[in-house]
Amino acid sequence: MEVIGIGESMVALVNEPKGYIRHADSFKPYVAGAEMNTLIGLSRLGHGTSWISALGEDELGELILHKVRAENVDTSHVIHKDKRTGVFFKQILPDGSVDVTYYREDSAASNMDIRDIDMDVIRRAKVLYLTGITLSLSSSAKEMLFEAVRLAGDDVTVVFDPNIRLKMWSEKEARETILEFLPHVDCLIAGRDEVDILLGKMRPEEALKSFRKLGCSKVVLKLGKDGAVYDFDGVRGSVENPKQFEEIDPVGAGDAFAAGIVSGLLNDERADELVGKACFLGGYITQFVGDYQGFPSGDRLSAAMENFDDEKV
Ligand code: KDG
Repeated sequence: MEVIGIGESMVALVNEPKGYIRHADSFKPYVAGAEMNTLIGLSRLGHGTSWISALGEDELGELILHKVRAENVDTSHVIHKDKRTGVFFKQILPDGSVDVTYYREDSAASNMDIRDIDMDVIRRAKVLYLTGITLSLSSSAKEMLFEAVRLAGDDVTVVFDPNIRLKMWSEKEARETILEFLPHVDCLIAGRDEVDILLGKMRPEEALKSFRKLGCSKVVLKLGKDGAVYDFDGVRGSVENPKQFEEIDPVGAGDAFAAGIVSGLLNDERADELVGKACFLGGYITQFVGDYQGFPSGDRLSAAMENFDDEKV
């Protein structure tokens, strides 16, 4: 398999009509999970992907499994535990602000541990895609992830998005854990707020240098509306965002960005090309409700990038 991702997915309940949940008439179930979203994006772009996770022995677990399988992501390493599948509620207000309420404590995936991953499967992959969410789930999940990167071997490129969720842990816990994790990371994708949490407020160029010193040979910093800057093995540059997309649901943009980076690494694309593709995908996906629903196929992405001015999106 080209890419392995490890992480929790949950059922996301989104209220209808949009607005405050207290006025909801109904809730629509979606499937969401940062690593899974990226794997689905990669699978739609034509890459071979496999997801390692744990689900409950319940209907919500089945719902997730059905959706992920339908996206051509290999689920043969997903296990079941005698625990519940995680759930969260997602409220999107008309100004675009999103609020999530998690019901994931002690979930099946939070109970994952070292025994739940097959290191041979990971060693055979080209890319191991991880996020900080898994580090924040529980001490056993954190230990499992450290073990995975320690044993992955030099031939596996570890790509990591800190994805710091402050509803999951404090800034201090996130900083301490992630800084200890970074020496095992080959390619780091971080947002501006994450730089502030991990390194303190500093200019993007200084942050690139600091992350390189911590051991990440490739670093991409997402600067929101200002695009992204990167340092890939000493090759530095910046990429502007494509023209504004009409944003409907911003959640999942970071996972789409990550899919662009991983896809570019697998295709041996130049740094400016792959970061450009990541910026485009990150914007493109926000036009759709749901974290991964709007991911394009490779052909559709190429066409959309070429004809963007004419695209009626
Ligand atoms: O990146 C999108 C994720 O935030 C969403 O899918 C849910 O994985 C999730 C989380 O833990 O918040």
